[in-house]
Amino acid sequence: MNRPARVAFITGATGQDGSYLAELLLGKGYVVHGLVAGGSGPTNRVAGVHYHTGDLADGTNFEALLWDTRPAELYHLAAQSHVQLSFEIPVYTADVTGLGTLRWLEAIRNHRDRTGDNIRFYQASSSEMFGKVSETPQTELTPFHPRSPYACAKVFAYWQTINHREAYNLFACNGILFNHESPRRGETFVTRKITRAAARIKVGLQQTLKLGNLEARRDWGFAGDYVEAMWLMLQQDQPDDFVIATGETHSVREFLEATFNSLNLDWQNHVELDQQFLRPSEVDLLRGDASKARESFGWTPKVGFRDLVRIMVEADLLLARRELQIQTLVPETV
Ligand code: F7E
Repeated sequence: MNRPARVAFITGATGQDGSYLAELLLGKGYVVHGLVAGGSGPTNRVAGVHYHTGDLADGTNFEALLWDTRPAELYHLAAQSHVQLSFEIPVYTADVTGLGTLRWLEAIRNHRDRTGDNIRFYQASSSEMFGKVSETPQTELTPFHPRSPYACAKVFAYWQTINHREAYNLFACNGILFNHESPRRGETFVTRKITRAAARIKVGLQQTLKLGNLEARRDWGFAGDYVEAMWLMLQQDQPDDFVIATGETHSVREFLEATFNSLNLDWQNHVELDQQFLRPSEVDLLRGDASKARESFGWTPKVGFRDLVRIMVEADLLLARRELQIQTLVPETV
């Protein structure tokens, strides 16, 4: 007799990570449910996922969703995740990114009291929590010094996750993920902003790219590798917290150079510095040490910096060529 399929629930299911994770879990035979915000468009929808509507700032239907879908694992990836935007809407960010996590943890706790189901919970914690770093590389033991409303909200959610583990014995884990990118990355994050613009410049669709701080350094990995670590965390015997990173750091300037060089372009002819992209307080340097994840469940990243740039440039070049074709077929006067 066939065993019933495991059920997973993903919040932020149409985001970059949500879509890669959904594909991974469907491939493993899971039934996958996804939460999307009411206004979300069809971007990154994955065939086979059952989508539901919900709002992290509300949460009143979370228990009903758990009751209806009965997941064994819940991956909480949804957030207001843009760091610079969080300076403009700090209260909304605290509500959605911070309290939103607590709303899910409480829904899971109440659901367990009602049904006995022990849903395993993954919290999308962030390297932004390290902020003004006190040591490099950063590990699970490095103190936090958040530098944005977004990072403050993530620190709150991180501790709330641990508190639910300690106080109520929930199987709740923090994945402290360093920056992770892909062709599905939102276009306002710096890597995608750069690869998208460079590809459009290459085909003649734009001339300039406006950026902020080029000296910031990040530990950039590939999102497809990182969702595997999320799943592995929830398969362990004990809940715990893990850094997920490549261990390498590169500046925005290096990402820029690698991207433009790969297209035989000189970035200095196209990039303008624009004050509007500078942040009131910046995170200068991130580099993670993922030894604990490697030793605990054998996770290592497969895609390195150069391959990441190549994958993103290739995808954005296809997109730019398609855009050009459409512009040629549909003259502006129509
Ligand atoms: O900025 C600099 C900017 O917005 C990276 C989120 O997924 O990863 C992400 O946060 C760096 C910063 O990512 C522009 O000042 C320069 O130093 O791509 P980003 P982020 O802030 O590191 C972490 C792990 C998360 O958890 C977050 O949710 O690039 N930078 N010029 C710029 N950044 C942007 N966005 N746009 C620029 O024009």
